Amino acid sequence: MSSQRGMIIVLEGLDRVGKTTQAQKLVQSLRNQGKNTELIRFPDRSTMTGNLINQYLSGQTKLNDHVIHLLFTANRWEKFDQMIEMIKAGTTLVIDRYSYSGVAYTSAKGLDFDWCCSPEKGLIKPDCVLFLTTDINESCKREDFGQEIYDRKEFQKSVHQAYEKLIDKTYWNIIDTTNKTIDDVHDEILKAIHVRSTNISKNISYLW
Ligand code: DGP
Repeated sequence: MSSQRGMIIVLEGLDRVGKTTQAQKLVQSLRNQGKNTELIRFPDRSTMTGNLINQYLSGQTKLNDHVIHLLFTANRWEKFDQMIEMIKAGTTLVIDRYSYSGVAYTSAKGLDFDWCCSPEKGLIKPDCVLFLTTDINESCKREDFGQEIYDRKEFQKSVHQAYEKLIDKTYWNIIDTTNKTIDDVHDEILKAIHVRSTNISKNISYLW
């Protein structure tokens, strides 16, 4: 067991904003700094709930909005025990989407905000959320946009508004990626994490 717990870093943002690229680069940089680091992506499409989520997102299966919300949440709960073990062992977790996606995407459909938050209660609270933003007109033009059911410009605008309700500056950093290179954004992320890492509590906290 490591004497210091691992840091929990979440990347959030609209579709095609560059989260996955940045999450992968971040993992590499932290590993290069000698930190034991693992990348986790939600939804994890490899599990049973993930398989259903994948069918829903690709339009093969229709599901009630409450049901799909709970499936996304269950997909996160499935990883809970493993995440606790990794953090306690000193492994830093870089997480590509988390509960904030859950609340933002479902409440953007018009479901009650507090109802959306409630099944997330008790999940691990990250030390830092990096909220990547960009000009929606640009992200909607990017490769692969339009392939899944949430890839609609008007819906993405509603999701952005819902994210704004979740911003908590005590642990969120807003990273505007507009007109910035991948490396510029990466540097900004590293700086933000460096600042946050000086202020990590010994104990794990939980949502909400
Ligand atoms: P990604 O694999 O990161 O491209 O995510 C797939 C899509 O699923 C994307 O449009 C965002 C959406 N999404 C991710 N997490 C959740 C969630 O917990 N709830 C809902 N409703 N949508 C989510």
